Amino acid sequence: MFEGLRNKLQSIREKFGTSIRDAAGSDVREVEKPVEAPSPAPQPETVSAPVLPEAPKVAPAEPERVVPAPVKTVPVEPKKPEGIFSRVRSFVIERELVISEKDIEEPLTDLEMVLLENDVALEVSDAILAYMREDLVGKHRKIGSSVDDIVSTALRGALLKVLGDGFDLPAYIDSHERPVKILVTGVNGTGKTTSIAKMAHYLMGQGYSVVLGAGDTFRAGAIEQIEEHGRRLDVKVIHHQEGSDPAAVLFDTVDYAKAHGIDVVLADTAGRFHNRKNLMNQLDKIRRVVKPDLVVYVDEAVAGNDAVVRAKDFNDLVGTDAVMLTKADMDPRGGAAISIAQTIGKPILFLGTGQAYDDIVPFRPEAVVDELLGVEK
Ligand SMILES: Nc1nc2c(ncn2[C@@H]2O[C@H](COP(=O)(O)OP(=O)(O)O)[C@@H](O)[C@H]2O)c(=O)[nH]1
Ligand SMILES: [Mg+2]
Repeated sequence: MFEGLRNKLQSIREKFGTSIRDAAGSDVREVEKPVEAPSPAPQPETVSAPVLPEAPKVAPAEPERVVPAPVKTVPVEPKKPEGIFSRVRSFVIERELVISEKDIEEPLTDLEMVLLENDVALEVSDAILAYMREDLVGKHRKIGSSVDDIVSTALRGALLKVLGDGFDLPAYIDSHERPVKILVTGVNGTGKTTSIAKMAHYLMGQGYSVVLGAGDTFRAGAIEQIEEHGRRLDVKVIHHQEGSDPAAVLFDTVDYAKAHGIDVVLADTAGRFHNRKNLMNQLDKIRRVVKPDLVVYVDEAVAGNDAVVRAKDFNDLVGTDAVMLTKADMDPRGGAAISIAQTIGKPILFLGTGQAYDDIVPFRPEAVVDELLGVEK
């Protein structure tokens, strides 16, 4: 998932690192960090950088340029227990540093290009850049700070801010009257029905009972498709016949849930194009009749910016409470996943990550950022 963007972000981080090292001039020291330290081996970078007695206090008026430090030849690198554990190079600041806007102008521009090329919406890319600036520029960096950490902390923070909080569905269900009614909407073929089946599977795994409403009465074969999911998952599906009124089917579904003490109603709908007036009217009617607790807009991550634009239109026209982004497994760019929450101001609920029932991941911003930054779990 998002491997194209992840690789690009890796090289952008290196560019930021190079720029910050250039800004620090000779006040940066390369160290090798052991990746895995099996024994209590001495770690070179914790040989606490002796406070330079000769370091002049930098005048606060002009903090960002530091007088080149007298080269300090601390005999570092007392290593290496040959081949026992691998080491990564890292750069550590040896004198207090303040990064200026100019120092990171270039990598910021490169970051903007990468974000836009990977379908991140312009306003979201702008926000990420603003957060990066805010975090990086003008702050005093302590002696011993790692350049990598400075960069990845800034990028992580910026991404987390635009990704929002996610949405904890079990907590939502627990705090609402049952049945909780979830209406699933969106464009045809994006994965609504599959996502309903996955959500049912996920929710049953969490101990909730579920009923499905076959509200797509429009597309040929739609009722059979959801019934088949119901059979496989051993979940009740309420349906009428093709061409019938979806509001009536979903009304019956809610009725069934009430009569049987079911926790969650998952209501399917037909995915006709969002700007068609009759779809809007139909959704309005469904809303009036069913009074859904949550309207979940489904779209596919692979649609990139189109998905963001559609989600926004949909939210403006009929309202949305949360988003499920499908086909994240086929999306190397990640632009929609990064942009949607900030653009429409609604959280992402789940990512769909394949065609199997298990391929559903509650959207946890931290985990998505780990994925984007290539953090091993
Ligand atoms: N790779 C992948 N395929 C998916 C995912 N979600 C749905 N699909 C596929 O997308 C196609 C359309 O799904 P469907 O649920 O019928 O879409 P609907 O028309 O919106 O109800 C099917 O072939 C699904 O298997 C996903 O997360 N990843
Ligand atoms: Mg469908």
